[in-house]
Amino acid sequence: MDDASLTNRPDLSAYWMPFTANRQFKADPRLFVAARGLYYRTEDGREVLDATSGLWCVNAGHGRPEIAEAVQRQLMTLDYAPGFQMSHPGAFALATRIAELTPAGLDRVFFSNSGSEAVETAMKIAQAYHRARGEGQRTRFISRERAYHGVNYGGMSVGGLVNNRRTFTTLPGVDHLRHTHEPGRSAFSRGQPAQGAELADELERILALHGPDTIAAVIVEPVAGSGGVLPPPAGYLERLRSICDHHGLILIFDEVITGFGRLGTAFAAQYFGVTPDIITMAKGITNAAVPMGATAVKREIHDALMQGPANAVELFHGYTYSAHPVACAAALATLDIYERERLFENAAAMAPAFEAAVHGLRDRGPIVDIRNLGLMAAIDLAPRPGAPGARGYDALTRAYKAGLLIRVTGDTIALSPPLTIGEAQIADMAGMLGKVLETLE
Ligand code: PXG
Repeated sequence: MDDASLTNRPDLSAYWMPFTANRQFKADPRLFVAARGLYYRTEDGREVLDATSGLWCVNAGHGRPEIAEAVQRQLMTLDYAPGFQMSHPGAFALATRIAELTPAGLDRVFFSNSGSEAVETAMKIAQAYHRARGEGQRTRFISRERAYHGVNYGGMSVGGLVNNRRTFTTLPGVDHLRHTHEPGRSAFSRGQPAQGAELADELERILALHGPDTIAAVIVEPVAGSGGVLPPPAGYLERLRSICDHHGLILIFDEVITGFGRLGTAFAAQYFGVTPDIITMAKGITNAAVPMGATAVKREIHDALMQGPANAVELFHGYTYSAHPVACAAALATLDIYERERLFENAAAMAPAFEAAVHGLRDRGPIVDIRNLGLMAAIDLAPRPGAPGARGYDALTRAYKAGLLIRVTGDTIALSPPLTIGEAQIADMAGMLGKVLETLE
């Protein structure tokens, strides 16, 4: 770095960074100052290939002028409208567009500002639905180990990552299915593991313990993302669906990562051909240009709550910024890009090359597993003895220096490039990553 950029760097002490080793970061900071297409630019002027779509969210690539123009236009036309008892046309237009992308039947949409809020909203709607139908005793939730459903108290409680839970009080009334990662029999699976559908049967066991009529909903990520990219075993989601149907449970798919094309279809629900009752989404909904979350529900669930006098508020829930006009404008412009550039189709078309590239890294370093589906993949490094996470951190910093942004949690590398990626850039990504893996002692 030259002296000029160092002088321009702001003081780093006031900002408390999220999910970051603050002291380690501030001792050796990594700051991006610009981004365009598939590349970030660092403060010392280097290009870094974004193999993670930011945090799984910049699905159409960076710096899209159509989104910037829509945001600017919206800000200068209607910067804000109250979302309670008032609204604006963009909110309705966007809900209609989302309902066209979700599986048939899930065509009522509640807006929030993040994936975490979309999950809280889904949990509340599930409880409210049962109560409205005279089954208010259905309050419990069943989720899964290694799940990530955001960081608010509801989502944290159904979440299954120990570090996110151990410091805090979790909600009562939550049980976890076991996770589906089975390197013993499914290591280096390409796509969905062939074995493991029977892991879904554990749901029956938990239902028998509590009584199925005490359960409000089952919530899962169709492909666990933050927990390490765990594609569901073939037949697993189908089995969850049929058990939920049998016992009258709501099935929630948390599609905050898998939504908006990550698997080559609008939602994972369509990829797997399994339709949940509620879908949560965020991230790619605005290409990450403006924060936004949404919860799409089956019409019957919505209609069950449209009861009582017409002047009664049907759901006591919402945020100051639900359906914020600027977020709606960004989302509408984003959905236009996805459609015009056929980006979900491109993701599907690139998935085989991506799969071949990541599995091609198998012998390039201390690797114990590689998994992939659509444009998401994970590479598990063997932990360095006595120093879990150290190899992962080395991979992150060395990749960054080599010009590649990867996501690392512990010793797992996650890859989720923008849906705009082409074969040449997939080869670049794998080329850079392979060289980094070879340096990991
Ligand atoms: N559900 C799922 C499935 C997610 O992946 C959330 C909810 C929460 O969304 P918000 O917008 O509140 O952060 C997420 C978020 C990572 C990583 O690299 C993943 C997320 C966020 C940050 C980092 O694994 N997922």
